[in-house]
Amino acid sequence: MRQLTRKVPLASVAVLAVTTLTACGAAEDGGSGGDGEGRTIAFVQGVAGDEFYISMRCGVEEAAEAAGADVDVQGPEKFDPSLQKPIVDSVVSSQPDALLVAPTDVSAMQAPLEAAADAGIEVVLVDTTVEDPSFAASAIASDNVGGGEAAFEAIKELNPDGGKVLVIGTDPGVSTLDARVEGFEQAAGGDSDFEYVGVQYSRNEPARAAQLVTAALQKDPDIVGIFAANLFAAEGTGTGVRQADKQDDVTIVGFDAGPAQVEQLKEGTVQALVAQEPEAIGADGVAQALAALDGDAVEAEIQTGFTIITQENVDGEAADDVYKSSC
Ligand code: T6T
Repeated sequence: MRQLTRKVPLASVAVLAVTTLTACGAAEDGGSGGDGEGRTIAFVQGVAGDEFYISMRCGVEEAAEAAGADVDVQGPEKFDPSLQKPIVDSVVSSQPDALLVAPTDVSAMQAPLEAAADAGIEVVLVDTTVEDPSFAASAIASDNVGGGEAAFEAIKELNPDGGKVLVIGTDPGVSTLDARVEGFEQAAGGDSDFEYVGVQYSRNEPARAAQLVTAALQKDPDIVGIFAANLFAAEGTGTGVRQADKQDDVTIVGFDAGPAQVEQLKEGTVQALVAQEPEAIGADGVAQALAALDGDAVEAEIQTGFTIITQENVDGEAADDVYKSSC
């Protein structure tokens, strides 16, 4: 059985993350950067029904309402550029003043978003980005590389003797996931006690993530830790580890903190969650869009922080970091 005491040192990772990384965040008050009266803002999510983007929507709507701007929110049924592109195209033809968007692929969404900027729409990238974001007024995202590094540190604290570690991602070409994997890989690769067995792609489907995990545990039964790099990967990883009856042997650290991930944390399937600040990202996005529309100074890049949630702080100081299912 995993010992409770093995979890305690994670508090130090949490404190580190909160104190050093949230300092990078901006617009913590959720305020807007300009007078939005009569402005129209479109927000295109990476995928509908994902509590990360639902929480971002809450931040967007609250900031827009405070500024007097109108918001239209849409998202594809899957995190898939072939489904997101038609939504962006139709938003562009409706000519909003600004477009907040989380592109689902670094290359496939490049041209559609450039077309939006060419049509005179102020584009603000929220969460994810594209290969060349120079057309955008601003790009706002978590410290994803740092989050990947922190995930490795959390696994290491619970497995001080080292061992094999695996990453479950979604798809290559998603900027945020690629950055998290990079951060984890760098940290794991620099520690001779650990053997990084690679990243596997779940296509953002929990069932596929579960299958990948059970297969990986059959091949490498001595895996000690899995970094599940987003909300759906974490959900599936928890299921896969339970199906393999390995929940007492494998540490899971998941990115994101939706209600289902928090349940897995509380029941002990998952040991730590890296919670982003989606509402702040959304509020910052509105502030930057309105500033651009007013001709005020904008910040080309804003990096928001994250908090490590464990069983120790989930009902205390980290309770407000759990994502929302509705606004
Ligand atoms: O992790 C978030 C987001 O940051 C990422 O770009 C895609 O996945 C999520 O929406 C979680 O499902």
